[in-house]
Order: sequence, then C-alpha cells, then structure tokens
Amino acid sequence: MAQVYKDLIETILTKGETRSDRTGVGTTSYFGYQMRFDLQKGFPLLTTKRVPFRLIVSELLWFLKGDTNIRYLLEHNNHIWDEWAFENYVKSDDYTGPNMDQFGLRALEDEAFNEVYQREMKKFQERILTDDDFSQKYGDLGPVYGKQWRDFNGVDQVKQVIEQIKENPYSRRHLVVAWNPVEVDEMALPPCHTLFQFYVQDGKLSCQLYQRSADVFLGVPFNIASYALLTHLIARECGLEVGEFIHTFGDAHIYSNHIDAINTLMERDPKALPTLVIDSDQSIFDLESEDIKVEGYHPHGRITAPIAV
Ligand code: DHF
Ligand code: TMP
Repeated sequence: MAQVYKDLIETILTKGETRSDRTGVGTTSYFGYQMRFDLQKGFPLLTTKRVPFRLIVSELLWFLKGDTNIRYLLEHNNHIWDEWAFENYVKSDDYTGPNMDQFGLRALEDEAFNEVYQREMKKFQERILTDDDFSQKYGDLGPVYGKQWRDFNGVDQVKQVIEQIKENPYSRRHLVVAWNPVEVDEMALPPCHTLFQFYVQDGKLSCQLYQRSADVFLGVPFNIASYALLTHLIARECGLEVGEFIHTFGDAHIYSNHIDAINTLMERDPKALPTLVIDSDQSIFDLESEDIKVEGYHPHGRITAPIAV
C-alpha cells in the first residue's frame, strides 16, 4: 500500500508540471492517475508516516450523519476543517478583530501575525463550542459532503445505495455524488472527493472514488483510509466481504512547501498494514467513534506540513 503511494509521488515528481494554484502556494501537478488497494490484504493506512486514524473516523461519521457543522468535529477534538469555517467568519461583517486576509499564507511567513491568528482561531473554536447561534451561523460549511450524501435535493444517496446493493448487487448504478452544481457556490470548499461507485463480485464489495483534486501529502492518506473504512462499513451493512478500493485522480498535486516532508517519507520503507476492528452491532448511521479502531498499526513517525488554505 505504502509502495503504491510512493509510486504516485514518484510519478508526480518525474512527470508533473510546476504551476500556480488557487491558494498561492504553488504545486507540482499531474492529471489523471489510478491506485488500487486490495482490502483483503490489510487496512490501507499509510505506514511511512503516522496518520491520525481517529480524525478519519470522526470525519467519516460526521459525513454519514449528514452533518456539515464543524461543532461535531470540535467536540471530537478534530480540527481538520477549522480554517474553512474560520474563513467565512473573518470575511463577514460580524468579525471585528485584526485583519485576517490571506491568514493561511501570512501565518506561515510572519511569526507575529501567526500569534495573532492563533489567538483569533482559539476564540473562534471556543465560540463554536459554546455559543449556539454563533455556531449555527459560522460553524456550518454549507451544503458539503454530509448534506449531499444524505440529502441531495431530497435524496438520501447513502441509504439508497445500500438498498440497491442488497437488492440488485450487479447493478451498474451504485453511485453517490457529492458534486451538486446548483449548490457548489454555497460550499466553504467544493468537494474534492466528488463521486464514488460500488461494485459487487464473489460476495465482495469494491469501491471506486473519483477525486477531482488531491493534496497528495496531507489529504490523500486521509482520503484512502476514509474510503477504505466506508467500503468496510457499507459491506458490513450489506452482508458482504470487502474487495478493492480504487482511487482515481484528476489533479493530483504536491504543494511546493511539502517537498522536504515528501523527501523524508520517500526515504522510509513501508511496514505491515494494520487491521480494522469494528466493535459494535450498531448500524452504519449509529456507530460512534470509539467503536472503530485499527490494530497492529506501527508506522514511522509523524511528519508535519502546513496546509494550504
Ligand atoms: N485543503 C488542502 N489544501 N489540502 C487538504 O488536504 C485539505 N483537506 C481538507 C480540507 N482542505 C484541504 C480536509 N481534510 C488534514 C488532513 C485532512 C484534511 C484536512 C487537514 C491535516 O492537516 N492533517 C495533518 C494532521 C492534522 C491534525 O493532527 O490535526 C496530518 O499530518 O495528516
Ligand atoms: P481546490 O478546491 O482549489 O482544488 O483546493 C482543494 C485542496 O484541498 C486541494 O489541494 C485538494 C485538497 N483536498 C484533498 O486532497 N482531499 C480532501 O479530502 C479535501 C477536502 C481537500
């Protein structure tokens, strides 16, 4: 698994093009790529750096609940979506603190600004957790994944796809779509994982994801594990074993300020994969974070890198 991921990096570094991007950071980018993971051979959680699995679990359960407000994530000590809610707040008339234009880039370049930013971000998180009106207004990311999965113009796509897989496993229409063109402008970040499809063969469930845009160092290890977990959860719901996860990319990129981190990772040898343990009889919509664990995960150490906002 970790080798497949290293191959993706190798392809981007050797065949990709250096170009500017929306965030102002700059990337090396390669268009169109596919990876396959046999979920029977272990759970694909990257071993060449430590990936915080509990954050992947709480984010996926948050999607599955149809929730789009970061309050649930903060309650689970998960901060991976904070910047995109914060951005809506600091751009609004309700925000009267120090100027936060381009806070993501400036925090990296200017230590004094970074301190001010960290302080404002702390206050923001505190208010999301404690102030209901504020959280309703500024904790919500708009009609992102959770909304589209569970209520795409009234359609509960996750429920429907589970029913379809059970009733008509060989159907070629087992799709869930997050990209809703009518609502995309209201989203804090248009969906990166835009569409996925299930496929049943020999009692095994496979899943293919189309990811339009992929931050290979930070986002992709999360995305692989998240969809592998989703495949396990849907398979369990349908009484099937797991098959393959197939990860297909549009713009797969490495940010210019991740190159050192990538080089460190590339020097490391992959280790044995962990296994997934789901310790509960609850249905997919009622599982709690504590019910889902990996066992036998002994990765190399963490490698931190700044996220492009
Ligand atoms: N923007 C960009 N530029 N890249 C992304 O991957 C991304 N992902 C989003 C939202 N916006 C994005 C949602 N998913 C991290 C991982 C996934 C994610 C957001 C953030 C991340 O920062 N991971 C760190 C650990 C973070 C922590 O421990 O809080 C990592 O080292 O994996
Ligand atoms: P974009 O909307 O301009 O494509 O920027 C989104 C960035 O976030 C891009 O670097 C891809 C990255 N991303 C992931 O890689 N995986 C994810 O799950 C999310 C939400 C974002």
